[in-house]
Amino acid sequence: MVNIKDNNLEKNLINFDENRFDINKEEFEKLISRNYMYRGALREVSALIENFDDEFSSRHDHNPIHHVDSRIKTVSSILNKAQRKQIEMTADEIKNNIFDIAGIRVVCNYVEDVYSLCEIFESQKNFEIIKKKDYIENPKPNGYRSLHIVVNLPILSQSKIEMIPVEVQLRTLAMDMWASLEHEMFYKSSKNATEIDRLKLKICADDLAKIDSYMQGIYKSV
Ligand code: 0O2
Repeated sequence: MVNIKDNNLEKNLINFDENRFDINKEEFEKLISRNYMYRGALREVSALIENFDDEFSSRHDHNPIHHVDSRIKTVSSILNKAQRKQIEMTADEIKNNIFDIAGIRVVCNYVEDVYSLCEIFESQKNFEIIKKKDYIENPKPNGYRSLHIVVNLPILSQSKIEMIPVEVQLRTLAMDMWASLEHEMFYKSSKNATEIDRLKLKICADDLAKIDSYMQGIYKSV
């Protein structure tokens, strides 16, 4: 169920042009050497999600999770984000300020499943939630909806335990459909949306939110 994209920091070094970024070799290597910790953190969070799905479906009559995707951000994308946010180009500052180097997207069937899963995360004692953004309760102006949390997990490195953040995006199938298409069309593209395009996308997002709510209602009534 959990698709971990075969994407890791070392592999991303192929074709990577170090000179494009203002980071020294030592810090760059330190950043790359954390790769296995990010992968370890992704595995731990994925296991928790699978257990929750199993446990929930044994208590209720449906699986709350439709599918899960996870990925490690590419080196270029990490360094671009660090530059954009004016983060000091050291491995530690990058780890302490960029929380989505390891990211998991959990696509749920219903909005209530999103919040149940979030509660499970909040009740865990073995890691802490260091950030929460509820774009379902407060959608972005373009219509983007999702619940984002960042969990900070202790991961064992050679000699010590390091806290590694993982961003978990929780959303419904409908929210995922909108975000995937919008991401491809505009979010990370150089194309500019016209005012009309923006309005149409916002209408689609709001209509999908209504559909989510109707579907949840139908599910409950049966
Ligand atoms: P990618 O390519 O998906 O990895 P901040 O709180 O500002 O420090 P951040 O992480 O910039 O941190 O902001 P936020 O709002 O938590 O958004 C993080 C991720 O949410 C983005 O990652 C996207 O995956 C997704 N996202 C946020 N806004 C939108 C949107 O308007 N449209 C779509 N399609 N996705 C969105 P990245 O790294 O920006 O991109």
